[in-house]
Amino acid sequence: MAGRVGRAGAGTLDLTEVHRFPNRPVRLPDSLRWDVLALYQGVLDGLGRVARTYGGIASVGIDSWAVDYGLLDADGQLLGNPHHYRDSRTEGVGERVWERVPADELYRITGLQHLAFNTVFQLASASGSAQLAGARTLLMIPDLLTHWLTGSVGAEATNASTTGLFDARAGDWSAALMGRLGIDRGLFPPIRRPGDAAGTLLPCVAAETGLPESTRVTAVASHDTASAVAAVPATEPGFAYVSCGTWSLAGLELTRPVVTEASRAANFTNELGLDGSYRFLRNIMGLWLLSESLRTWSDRGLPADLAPLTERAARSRPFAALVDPDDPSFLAPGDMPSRIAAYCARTGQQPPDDRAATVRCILESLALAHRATLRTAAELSGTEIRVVHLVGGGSRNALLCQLTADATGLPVVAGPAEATALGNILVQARADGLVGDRPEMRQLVARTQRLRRYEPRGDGRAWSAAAARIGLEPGGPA
Ligand code: LRH
Repeated sequence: MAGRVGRAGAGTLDLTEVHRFPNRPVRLPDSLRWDVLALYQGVLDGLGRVARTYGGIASVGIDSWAVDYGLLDADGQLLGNPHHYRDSRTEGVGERVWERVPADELYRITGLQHLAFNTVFQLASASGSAQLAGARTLLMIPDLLTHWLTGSVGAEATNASTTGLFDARAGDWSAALMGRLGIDRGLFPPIRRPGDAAGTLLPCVAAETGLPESTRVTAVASHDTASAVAAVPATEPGFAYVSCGTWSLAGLELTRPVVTEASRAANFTNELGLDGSYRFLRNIMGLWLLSESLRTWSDRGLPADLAPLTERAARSRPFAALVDPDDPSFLAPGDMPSRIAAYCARTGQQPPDDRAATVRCILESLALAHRATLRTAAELSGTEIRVVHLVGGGSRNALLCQLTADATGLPVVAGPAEATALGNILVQARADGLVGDRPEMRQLVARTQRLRRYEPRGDGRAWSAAAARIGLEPGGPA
């Protein structure tokens, strides 16, 4: 995790990292949890550094990953550490929810792709627990951190839209859905929109950090993906994006949700974006496959430096082994190379024979998933895609960017890697009148950030055949 200071407005947009801190999940005997107090301490330490370096700051905004939450009791105390969405507690819980609200109806209301870890399923798995019984307020992770900074309570809309309890068209919590699922509506605070004021620093926070109490806290697009999409440096219509980090979120920005049987069957989501836009996308397992592989190798004392491995991967045999990155076996933390090998064995492929071949397998498989997802997004929404913007940490991986261009047959504009932080800062700057509307925000990113363009190479037939091999495209070779 990182704390950054940004400056935005009048042709300027820059970021300086002031603090970086680890976000280490903790495995308890019964579950996988987030150490949210350590995260909050990281926020306080970051703000302390801001005070010492800059004296003050106009506004603070917090974003994080989606779907996870903390519960507060009647005294406002946190009830235990938030569960990690990769915890296995939601396995098989879908059926219980769908008995009360059938899956197709749930989709019609929320527009949300089925992911076993969506908040609605996490709450269903917690049903009957003493913790949930004692809860009076549910706060998504950025809302919880914002609450500790300000004392205020609210639910930022882009993140609320990932819960499976939010009415995508109405732009508010679905009380009807909660009623049918036996979930207490009273747990959910009023919705805040990106740009809304969330308060000022509590006196204790000001004392702890050295920032003035008058420092404002602004609700940003608090779902990290929403902030990243807000900072996609597209200057023309007809763009798709891949927000690529732990996850690859690939899709389109739309003015209306696409909630059809076909979009449900393709498992597409309609999460809320900035200014009432919709992020029509699919979650792809992303660079998690790579980071867990590197972690496994390094734990075993094997060289796990990404740069030399990627260099060798670029020279490895193409399409030697492929996986569907969204195979559920890849979700949990643990030995990823073995799971990739097991997937290959299960599907009649020769498993990658070394680390570079494993990296090649992961990057090609992700490029294939980007291709399949963007094609389906275009088809389902009747959109023509002319360019793909690849933002987030993955934009630093030149091989992945080139493979994505080759697989999609489209130019890929890579960067900025810090799209989420830029989107966060831009929303705060806009709330202060320092930048204009969404297109102007994007222009500013395009003008000020270093971007790299990758043209597609080769012909698409090999990719088409490869996609068919792992079931990402119908039929065999074109
Ligand atoms: C990416 C992300 C994604 C969610 C997942 C839980 O960081 O927020 O958009 O689906 O984490």
